[in-house]
Amino acid sequence: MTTVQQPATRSADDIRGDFPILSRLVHGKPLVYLDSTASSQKPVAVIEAMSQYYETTHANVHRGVYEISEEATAKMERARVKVARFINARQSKQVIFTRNTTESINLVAYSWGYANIKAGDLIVLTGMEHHSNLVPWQMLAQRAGARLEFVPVTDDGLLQLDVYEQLLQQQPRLVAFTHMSNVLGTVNPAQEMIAQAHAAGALVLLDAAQSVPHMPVDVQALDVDFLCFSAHKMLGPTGIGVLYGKRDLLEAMPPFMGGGDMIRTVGLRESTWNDLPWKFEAGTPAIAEAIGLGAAVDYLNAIGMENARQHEQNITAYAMEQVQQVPGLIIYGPGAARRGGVISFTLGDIHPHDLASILDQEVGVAIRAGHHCAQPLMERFGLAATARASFYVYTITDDVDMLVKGLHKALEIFKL
Ligand code: C6P
Repeated sequence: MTTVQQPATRSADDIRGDFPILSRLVHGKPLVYLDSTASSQKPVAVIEAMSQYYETTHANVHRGVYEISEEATAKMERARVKVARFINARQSKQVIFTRNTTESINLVAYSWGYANIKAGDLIVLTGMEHHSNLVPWQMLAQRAGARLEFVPVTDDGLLQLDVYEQLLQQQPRLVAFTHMSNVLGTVNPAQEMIAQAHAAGALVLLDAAQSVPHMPVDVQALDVDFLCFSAHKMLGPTGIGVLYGKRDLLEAMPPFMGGGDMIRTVGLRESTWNDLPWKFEAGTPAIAEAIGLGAAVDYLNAIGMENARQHEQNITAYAMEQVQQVPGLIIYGPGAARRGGVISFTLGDIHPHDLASILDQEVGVAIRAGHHCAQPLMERFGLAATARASFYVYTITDDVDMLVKGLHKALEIFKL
């Protein structure tokens, strides 16, 4: 088992040593990875936990009565317990493994939504949602004849909370919003918004794809009804995500998908369902990925989520200060204190895709360019696309400096 050094003593410089990919070259230059919001890189501890599982333990889970199947089952269920503790869930059965945030949201929209949302019901969303927290509700609303309303976004990239309060007076059944915007970096005041929604009689689904990887998230303190996130954005593998739900809600919800593992008894014409969490986990699960997620949680715990948040705030403040000095550069969203480690920007009239290509080829910097799966938000700011740099526990100021160097290079190339 790989052990992880204790947190406070570990600098980002030191942490980088655990990420093999960060020592590779791109176009003959050291890789500078500034796209962790899209997907984070993986430490050796996660890679080894998964390969060790395949080398020594792989078998299907919840079925075999032989040793390695029992070991595989125990490892996977241990990972579930780790995830539950990480978000402070009361019980591990409240942690359902899905494929990703997108599937977690769809699970709630189909299972809870189709059972509970009726014609004329209101669902409140915001103008800064990722398509994953928008399209499933559009599909539900169209089918059920329900209404969607949106909390607008201010010019500073914050939610217009006075409008939120007005919308709550219309007694929505559900409020679904992002904890942290993947475009603007805005960290929304989730605890207050959830309390207000509950007071108005609504349930709340929190899209935590960008918060769980980057800050302490406590589902009991938040009192949130449903919480969704993806392993691949928090140092874990692709192919596994999490839906947390309050137990009474999950117990009352019908299954999302039918098949093996999610049943208790099956007859030719009807079946009965397994207990939580397996009622929602039809078919062979992503076993190695669950174990990898467990290792990622161990790794993040060793760093400490408060430390991770602090480091990202420091790097973001530094980056905002530095990139702002590049002539013609516009940053979208709030100041460093109200955001996570994400900076979306434009540079003069250089197309963000051109900018991303130049950064890649000239200085080895990987950033994302495009609409970031948030087209309505782009429209709100009158943009087709932005360039976006994002940070994590392994980001250092040298990375930011290389970004700034690349931005100057782009100005040179475009003669701006
Ligand atoms: N955002 C980005 O580059 P999945 O793809 O299911 O793991 O995560 C979807 C998702 C949901 N909500 C938010 C706030 C997100 O940021 C994402 C993923 C990536 O911004 C990929 S589009």
